[in-house]
Amino acid sequence: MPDGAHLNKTQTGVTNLDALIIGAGFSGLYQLRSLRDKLGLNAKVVEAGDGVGGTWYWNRYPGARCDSESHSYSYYFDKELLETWKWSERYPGHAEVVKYLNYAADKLDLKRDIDFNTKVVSAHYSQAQNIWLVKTEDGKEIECKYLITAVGCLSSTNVPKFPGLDSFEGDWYHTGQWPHDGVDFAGKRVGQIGTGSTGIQAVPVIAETAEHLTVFQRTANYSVPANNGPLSSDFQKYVQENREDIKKTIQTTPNGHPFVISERKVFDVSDDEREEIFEEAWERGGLGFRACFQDIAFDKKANDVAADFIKRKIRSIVNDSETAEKLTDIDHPYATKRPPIDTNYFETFNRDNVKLVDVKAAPIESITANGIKTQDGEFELDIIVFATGFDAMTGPLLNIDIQGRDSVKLKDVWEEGPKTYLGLQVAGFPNLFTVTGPGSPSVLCNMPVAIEQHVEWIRDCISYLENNKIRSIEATEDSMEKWVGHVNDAANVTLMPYAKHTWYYGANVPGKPRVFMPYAGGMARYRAICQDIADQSYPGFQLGDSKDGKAYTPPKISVDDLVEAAMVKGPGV
Ligand code: N01
Repeated sequence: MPDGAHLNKTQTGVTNLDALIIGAGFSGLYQLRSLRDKLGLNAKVVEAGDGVGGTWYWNRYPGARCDSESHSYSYYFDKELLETWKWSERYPGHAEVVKYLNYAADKLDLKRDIDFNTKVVSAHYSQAQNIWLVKTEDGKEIECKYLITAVGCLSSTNVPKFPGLDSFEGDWYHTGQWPHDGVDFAGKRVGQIGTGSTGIQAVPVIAETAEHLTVFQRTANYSVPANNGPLSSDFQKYVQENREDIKKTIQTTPNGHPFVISERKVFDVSDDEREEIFEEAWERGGLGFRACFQDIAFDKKANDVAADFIKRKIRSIVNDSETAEKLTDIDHPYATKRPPIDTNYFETFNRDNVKLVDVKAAPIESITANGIKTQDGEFELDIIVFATGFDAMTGPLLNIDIQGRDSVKLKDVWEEGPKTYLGLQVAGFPNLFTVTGPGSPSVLCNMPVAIEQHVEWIRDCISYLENNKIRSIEATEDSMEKWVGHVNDAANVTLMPYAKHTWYYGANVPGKPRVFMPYAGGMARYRAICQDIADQSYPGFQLGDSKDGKAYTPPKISVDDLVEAAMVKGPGV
């Protein structure tokens, strides 16, 4: 197919669409399905990569694997898709997720409306025409009424600006932009910077083939065994027979996972019982460890007990006491950074070819021609792996020059941190929808669950606009300010503020405003709020064109009332 052949061009060379979706990951694919096939709109997707997958297209680093259990990491909107796909492992590896998304895209006949290798560089709103003019790196121009960003939360890679990187004579890679034909570590001295969820997955796999691996750790991290493995036929049968129950669970729990958070509190049980409960949760493995007591995320004393259990486990695994000390010198409560799960992470430090270096005690000074220089000396390396995370949530959006009403730039509106209403819209940017944007549960939730809810809300909202011949929808300043306040309040009732140095606060990128970005009020509560807003004809939004005097103002309702009405849906995070 020649470049650009998917897009319907006018004689001026500009493509006209009802809706343009940026990104062909989980969200973009379903958004295309819902707007093109359910609403009958002329909708297309543009995607920077040459295939579907989004995050999973780029993150092919050794050990890349989903932390959500496979039976919950699926589209639930299509019965046939659900019934015809079988996951092979408890946690799917990146290759299987990419295969799944290709399967879904083919089955739903989506690829004919996706332009691959097409990177959006700008999107400007024209008030006079009520359209978005989108330009791509290769010079295409697309006009659309609705613009939907499905760019992912963790797609803008963060390579720290260490002096001297250009001088490094070996090879270096960021895990989020991993070469598709892999990297051969055999016989190489490898250095890995970063011990977040990604780094913890990569270390054991790199160590298997590298001649030597040096892990540069700035912040020690908790991790719980994933206990991954092939799915038994009994489990596959259980999933096939209980789809509706599983769907109900993932759509009603605060974090979209297929387990229920216990109502039991840490100090409700005796020391022996608690130890047994933790032990069982450790053996079962996975993110469910966090769910074995209700108050781990909210009560520091309860959290300390869980943290102590994990630290004892780490010490029991790691043979060298000095290494164990560095690995357990953790400066934040458990799960206030995104809790990783692993396969043999701590065990890997017992290998002869693996060394842990504490770069909090002796920071990295520079990258040299031969390796990494810390305050303690130089480490000679052939390959450096940056598992250093992302300019999360805002980065993928601010990488595009987005300008709304009166040429106001998104980067100026977000100068002091992201502001949205529900994570879905920004005041001053009519008809722009941000799937899993900042201010929505997104990264605190099992992503496909958060994505399906956003995609369907956007679909229904656009349907409402089209059916009622309303030109545009836009969050009001007032509702946006109130929602930002509520997002802060929701984080502040959890223990998250104990870890202000996390990417949830934007703290991993120097100069980024420190604002808690995702919504910690819980997916179920959030879903109820969004549903109420749609049911009540979109309070908090301006519908119509506020500057042509024909504005339609929806009923007034305060964000506080909406939140209060949804509070019954249980605790957050
Ligand atoms: O990134 P991170 P990640 N000098 O930002 C270190 C999702 N995910 O890619 O903690 C030295 O968490 C940094 O140190 P510190 C998941 O949501 C999902 O690991 O800032 N070190 C940290 O150790 C996750 O949360 C899956 O002190 C530096 C590491 O690099 C998110 O992606 C799998 C440094 C970065 O950790 C991001 O995880 C994997 C510097 N200058 C990831 N800068 C699934 O399974 C950074 N670091 C779905």
